[in-house]
Amino acid sequence: MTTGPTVGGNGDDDAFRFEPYRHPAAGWGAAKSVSRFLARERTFLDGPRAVMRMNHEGDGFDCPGCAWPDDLKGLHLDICENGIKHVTWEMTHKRVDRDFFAAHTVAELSRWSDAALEDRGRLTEPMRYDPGTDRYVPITWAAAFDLVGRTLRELDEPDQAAFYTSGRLGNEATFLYQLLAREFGTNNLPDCSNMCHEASGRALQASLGTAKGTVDLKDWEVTDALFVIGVNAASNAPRMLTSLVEAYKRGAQIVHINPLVEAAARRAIIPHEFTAMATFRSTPTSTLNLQPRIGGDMALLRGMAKVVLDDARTDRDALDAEFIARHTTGFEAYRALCEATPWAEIERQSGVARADIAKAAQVYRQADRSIISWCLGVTQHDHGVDTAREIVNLLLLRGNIGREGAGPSPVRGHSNVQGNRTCGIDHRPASEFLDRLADVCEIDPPRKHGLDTVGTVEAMHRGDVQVFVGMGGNFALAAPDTPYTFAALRKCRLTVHVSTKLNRSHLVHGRDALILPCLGRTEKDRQRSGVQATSVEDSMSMVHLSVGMKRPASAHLLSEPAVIAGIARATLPDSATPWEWYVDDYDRIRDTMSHVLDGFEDFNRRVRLPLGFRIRQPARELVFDTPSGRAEFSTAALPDVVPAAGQLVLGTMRSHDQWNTTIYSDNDRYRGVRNLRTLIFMNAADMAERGIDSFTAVEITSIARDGSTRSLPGYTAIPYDIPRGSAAGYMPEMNVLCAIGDYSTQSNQPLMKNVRITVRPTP
Ligand SMILES: Nc1nc2c(c(=O)[nH]1)N[C@H]1C(S)=C(S)[C@@H](COP(=O)(O)OP(=O)(O)OC[C@H]3O[C@@H](n4cnc5c(=O)[nH]c(N)nc54)[C@H](O)[C@@H]3O)O[C@H]1N2
Ligand SMILES: Nc1nc2c(c(=O)[nH]1)N[C@H]1C(S)=C(S)[C@@H](COP(=O)(O)OP(=O)(O)OC[C@H]3O[C@@H](n4cnc5c(=O)[nH]c(N)nc54)[C@H](O)[C@@H]3O)O[C@H]1N2
Ligand SMILES: [Mo]
Repeated sequence: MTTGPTVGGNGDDDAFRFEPYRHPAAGWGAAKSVSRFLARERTFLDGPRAVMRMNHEGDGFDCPGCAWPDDLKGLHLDICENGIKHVTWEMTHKRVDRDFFAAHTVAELSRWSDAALEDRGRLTEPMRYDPGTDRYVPITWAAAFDLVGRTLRELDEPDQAAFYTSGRLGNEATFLYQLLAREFGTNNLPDCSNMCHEASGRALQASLGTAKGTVDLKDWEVTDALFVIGVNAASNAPRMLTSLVEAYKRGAQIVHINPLVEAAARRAIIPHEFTAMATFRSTPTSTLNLQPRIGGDMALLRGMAKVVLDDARTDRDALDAEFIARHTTGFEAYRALCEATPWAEIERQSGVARADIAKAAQVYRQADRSIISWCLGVTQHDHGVDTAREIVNLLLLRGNIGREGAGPSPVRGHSNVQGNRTCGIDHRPASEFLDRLADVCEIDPPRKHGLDTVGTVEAMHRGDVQVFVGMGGNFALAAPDTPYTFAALRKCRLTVHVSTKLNRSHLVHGRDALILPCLGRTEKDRQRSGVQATSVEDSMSMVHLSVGMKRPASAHLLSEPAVIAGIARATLPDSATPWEWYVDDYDRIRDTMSHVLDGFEDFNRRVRLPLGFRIRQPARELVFDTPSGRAEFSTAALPDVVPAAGQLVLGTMRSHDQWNTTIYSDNDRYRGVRNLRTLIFMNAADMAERGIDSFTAVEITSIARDGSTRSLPGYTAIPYDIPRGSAAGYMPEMNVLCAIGDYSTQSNQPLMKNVRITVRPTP
């Protein structure tokens, strides 16, 4: 590995290079990257054809990428580089078949890189681990279901099983999956949301009585000021660039709050704007960038509120007094708290000067309507719930909720992660939901709360959970504390993964293990009554149908609902639930869902409307389902986020060329990196202080709350525009540094953006 930057043109395409990216986001760079990717996956013809059907009103399939909503106008193809990569990744012509498994032992595959594993293509038939030969060998679906059913029935109690969901799963499969878990007798339903937006859900529920954002794309189109906090939009929600460009063009203010100045905070060219592409005409996507220290957002937001409250002494328009009086509670206590918080503390904790905070505050103050959006930069902290509530506090001050162009707008991750929660994946289900489920489905669901992601890892480690079922995802790598999580999975009696591609979780398995291959979202799902559609919910509560049109990657694949029904029948032989009947026609699942789920009345008809439907949301209509019946201000103390002397705070994040644990390449185009992932972005002064030269090898050591340490050797230090005391690098590799016990006491979310570390030159 080269450790110095080789600046362009030496002909060696694999060498590490670092050159600041100076081009607009999206545009030609994205187009070039897409064509290289299509060539690699050999989907030059199918890829573009599929993309034409993606996010298409009526008969297309939903982009399996992020949860950003489709363009409501439905007029132009709203596509993005990463969505295309994502679809192409699923449609690859490469296959992992029985010959492949016969040729490689698990021990050998375990030495492959994660990228190499997934790059082998789509899984083709069910496989069972054979300890005698250390290989996966073919098994029939019937025998596989029987093995799962038998093992589950042999458990002493249902809580010895856990059913994980990755946010790709469609709503109908989701509903069947939670029904299976609850009919079996457990609420152990950990999901990827436990690692991403758990904090947002809890905060919004407490403040507004809804666990979701309240705005939609139409609001984005008319708002006066957009605040984008802790999101790398150009990579992780690229279609947001369209909204940012349009907002800028109509004169809206756009404030980015992020320790890094990401590509979306500079300029962009929108892919469907062909003239702009042809003439290289880009549009700015930011009017103000603030760079807080990692974890400093809450102090910054409180500073903004303090300015607004200060202004209110002399200017009646600074606050929406009528809104506050009529719709909120706790305002006086919040005002007192802001007044009592000294500027010195706000500046120190946020790492941003008072004058700069005041600039953002004035943008907010001057705007008639504001939207605040956020993602993992806010949530993956100890105080993630408090920070998301502080966002709501700020919005409430000027009545920025329940009217057009205003409100909170969390940017969700996986394409259906929000739908999963709506449709029952929740380890802490509400009793009203369970009551209705019991009524409609005639089951007796357990009332005891179940385990979330961290809880599941710990319980497996203790031996309390013995069967792990993963419905999609790559739990072994996504969860914190990699060696600990590996050990936990290896203690299981049985691990089951329903997957589309080979990944690390298949190799880190229980005593018995199954890989069950399923259809992807792009593929035609044919059941007894014909071709089926599934529904998904985007970040803005829009539910619409998705219909795959590709021939399945293998004739042996089953749909996710069919896999769940197969497991259910084998596990609950006497179940009165008509599992097979549901799978024959997904309309029947939707009918049942319409009786159980709030806002899903008349589901089958409404989901077939051209753009689907928006789930009714009381907070949008100023009806707050909170204990007080009002929107509730919160008054949390500012956390101390300043690292101890000698330490840094590390935020783990995604590169441009990856999808969570799926690594497309070792490049991170917008951050100027080629061919390296084992890197750490640091402030140059922090490097100098530690005697670290640019692009040289370092060892990173994390210090957990319990004092234990974990290390990653052989990393490369990259000088970067990041505040002092903060550092950044890539997940999932850096999960090695995240201690299992270091999760938020507010949300149970692992502190993936808040790892205390020391860095030193490799001796
Ligand atoms: N192409 C692609 N798209 C994706 C994904 C993917 O892996 N690839 N993943 C999907 C999923 S599941 C999710 S949840 C989302 C994740 O989307 P993001 O939240 O954008 O994910 P991260 O890459 O973790 O980046 C977080 C951002 O937070 C910033 N940050 C770090 N710490 C702080 C902080 O303390 N404060 C602030 N204000 N900012 C901070 C980082 O600089 C970075 O810009 O994206 C979804 N979309
Ligand atoms: N350190 C650190 N760790 C993190 C994060 C972080 O920011 N920092 N982010 C966290 C977040 S936000 C998330 S969401 C998790 C992600 O956690 P997961 O959702 O568990 O992981 P993914 O990488 O998205 O899962 C990829 C796998 O999903 C399978 N798959 C793909 N499509 C389908 C499908 O249609 N059906 C089925 N059944 N399987 C499919 C493939 O086999 C693929 O290998 O990671 C978390 N981990
Ligand atoms: Mo996520």
